[in-house]
Amino acid sequence: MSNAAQLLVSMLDELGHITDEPGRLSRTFLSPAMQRANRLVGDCMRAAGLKVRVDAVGNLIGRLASANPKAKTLLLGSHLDTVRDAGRFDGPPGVLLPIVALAELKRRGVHLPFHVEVLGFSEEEGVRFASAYLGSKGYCGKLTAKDLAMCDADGVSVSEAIQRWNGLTPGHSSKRVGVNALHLKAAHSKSNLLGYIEVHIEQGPVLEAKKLAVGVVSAIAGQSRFKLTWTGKAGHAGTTPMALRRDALAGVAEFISGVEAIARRMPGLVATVGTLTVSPGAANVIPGSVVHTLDVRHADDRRRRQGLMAIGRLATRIAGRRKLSRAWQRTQENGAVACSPSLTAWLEQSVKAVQGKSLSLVSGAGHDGVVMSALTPVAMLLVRCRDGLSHHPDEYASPKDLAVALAVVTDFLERLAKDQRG
Ligand code: HGY
Ligand code: MN
Ligand code: MN
Repeated sequence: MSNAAQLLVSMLDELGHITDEPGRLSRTFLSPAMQRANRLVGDCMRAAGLKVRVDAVGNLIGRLASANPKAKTLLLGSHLDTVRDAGRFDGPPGVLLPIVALAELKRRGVHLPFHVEVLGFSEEEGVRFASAYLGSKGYCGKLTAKDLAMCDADGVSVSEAIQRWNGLTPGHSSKRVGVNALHLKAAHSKSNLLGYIEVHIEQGPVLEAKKLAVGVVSAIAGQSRFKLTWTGKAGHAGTTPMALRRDALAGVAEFISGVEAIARRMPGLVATVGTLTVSPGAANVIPGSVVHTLDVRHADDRRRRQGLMAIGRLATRIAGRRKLSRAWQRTQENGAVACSPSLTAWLEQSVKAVQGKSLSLVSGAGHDGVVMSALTPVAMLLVRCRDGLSHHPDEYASPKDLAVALAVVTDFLERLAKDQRG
């Protein structure tokens, strides 16, 4: 394996130990572990000759300027935050691999005729706050007032978290100090960008089944996320007859198995209840209320909406029969995003040059490319991961496959440079 690939693997290992929760890997938006991750990856960027900065929402940005000040900029990146009890390959390869590729080109004496920015987004998973993509949204100037007002489990809003990150006093009276003073505007205008390339593990089983190390993405599935609150009536577990109960948790249990049945019936639809909180939460009290999340995805937006309608009807039936009230809060809505055919064709040439053949697949996982597609054309390189497993500590991408992905990105940069030189 090349020195460059060995460097990439060792950097991923080191980053994989930076966590907010000893004993398992968790890094959430603007947390102390994210500070430490930015410091480590920032040092890797500087060692590769990139100029490093951190923006107002905690994104780590390494810039390699070309000799031509009027040149356009190519963006490569992914996220440095993780889910809870995560694997160490979901996000970081998309940040570290481009850094190593640029260092390799520098070692070979290759000067790129375009600027390059490597982006380590501060938040993609939507763990601390219900809505995902806060990092890339901040980078693209797309954070909304609704995003900024969202609160975490401790009641801290996105806006307050950002102000604290920037050493400002949340809730300061003068306008001058508010989040708008941080100028959360787009880092670039569309016209000066060449495109955005994201390298990411597949998080699915297709490349492994096809015995391929890497593939390209045709489209990123659309997703809807909700917070649902069901309210019944708490009561004594021993004295309340079953026929008189309004048990919120029993209703949600019926709802969750109904959601699963709907998703099993509709090809390509996936639906997940990932978090659930029961109140008041005692063994001898009938649950009065339940709050849970719902994540629904499909590559085809029309089918996803059909799935959501069926799930909505199911909720209405259950709530009516069990005399429960329920409230839906939509916390995220992203339509399916098609990757740029032309930029993907460029990437595909490098995949074929390195791997001999390519494969194009739909990504069921969401990625920062969804947000970046509003700013510039997007292409994605997926890397095989063992058993298609992700969002799990056993998530694994082999050094061999990472070396293939590194060779593809290095070849892509050289190919694009030749084309830009004319
Ligand atoms: O949830 C996703 O699809 C991504 O891993 N954030
Ligand atoms: Mn990811
Ligand atoms: Mn993820």
